[in-house]
Amino acid sequence: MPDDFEAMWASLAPIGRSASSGGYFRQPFAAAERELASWFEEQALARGLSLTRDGFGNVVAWLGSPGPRAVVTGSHLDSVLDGGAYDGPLGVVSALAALDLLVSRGFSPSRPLGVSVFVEEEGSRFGLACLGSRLASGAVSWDTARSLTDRSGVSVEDALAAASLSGPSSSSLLDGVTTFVELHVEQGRDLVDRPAAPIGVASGIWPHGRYRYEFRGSADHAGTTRMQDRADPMLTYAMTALAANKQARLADERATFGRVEVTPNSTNSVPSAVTAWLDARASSSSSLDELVGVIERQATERAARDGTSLTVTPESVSGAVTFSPELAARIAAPRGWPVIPTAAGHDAGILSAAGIETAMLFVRNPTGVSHSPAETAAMSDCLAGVEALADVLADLAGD
Ligand code: HGY
Ligand code: MN
Ligand code: MN
Ligand code: MN
Repeated sequence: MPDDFEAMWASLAPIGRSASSGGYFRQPFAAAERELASWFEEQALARGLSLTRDGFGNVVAWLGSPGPRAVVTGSHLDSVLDGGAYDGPLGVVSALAALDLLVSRGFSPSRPLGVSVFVEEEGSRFGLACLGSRLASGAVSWDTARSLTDRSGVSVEDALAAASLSGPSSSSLLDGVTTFVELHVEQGRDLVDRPAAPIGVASGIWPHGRYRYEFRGSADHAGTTRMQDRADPMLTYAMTALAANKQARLADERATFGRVEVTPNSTNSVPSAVTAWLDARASSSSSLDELVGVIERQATERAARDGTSLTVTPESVSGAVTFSPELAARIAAPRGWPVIPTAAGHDAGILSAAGIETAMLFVRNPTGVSHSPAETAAMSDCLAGVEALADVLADLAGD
């Protein structure tokens, strides 16, 4: 008898959990990620599912075998530093539990039906969000991806080799896949602020980008250097962060500097350099361009005033994603589920952009908080999500 939802959830919880904060951080292709991959494969094999893997660490577990017009559901198992337990894993555990439900009801699909796990969705290690699904769908070339490096300088190519993964091959896990459904914990309060709405359907994903800001100045002594004699990159960075916050607030968009590296990072030295990563999101590509343009312009003006220099490098930019309105309506309308946008990126967005008919289901998150251990969902809502996903899969894979 395969593990039920709660047993799977309990057995997944300790893998990759940081002792300090109780949050999760699983580095793709590193030990914790490989433990996660084996956890998923054990669960799949316990159900008699057949596994297909690519050379990047992505896996699909099939009820039967792959083939044309395949329907796949799944999400990711990696997490951000000190993230929550639900972002990613909820979609994977729910997919396995939904398949169990369908099998227990004697459902036999008329289309191939699989559960997928894509690696490095958060981009926590190599900086490119949805790396696994981008590689699987061809949204990023192997040539571009292979040389991305993590914070200790390890490249994707070397990390794959160290994990005995073979890298690119002539086929893709997504060959034959024509429909993809991702269940995900809601990252926001749209559902919780509605009466009795444990499940929602995504209409689309906001455009978003990541930009590396490198501020350079002159290292100097913290005591003997007068303020007016400094070329302090920390000052330019701080004023840029302030300007970004103001600009995003003004336009009700999003600008976040969540990661900053200071060189030499000494208490008693004026820094020589500050590198900061801007994560910007807006409701349309033109407003994203506008937001990012204003921030960069103000940063450049500030650098001129401070006698520092600035280099801005876009690291990943994703356009707006509109999920198939027909599919969203087919899923939401008969069930009375709300159809809502999200400013969070997902593998579903990458697959949709690759031409696969895609839908997302959201499960209510009472805190609305995500990318934090405070992210949560009631077990009753998680189980409602499994029922909802099973219902949708029966509809899609039964026709
Ligand atoms: O960053 C995001 O929006 C997603 O959680 N990867
Ligand atoms: Mn996330
Ligand atoms: Mn996610
Ligand atoms: Mn000294």
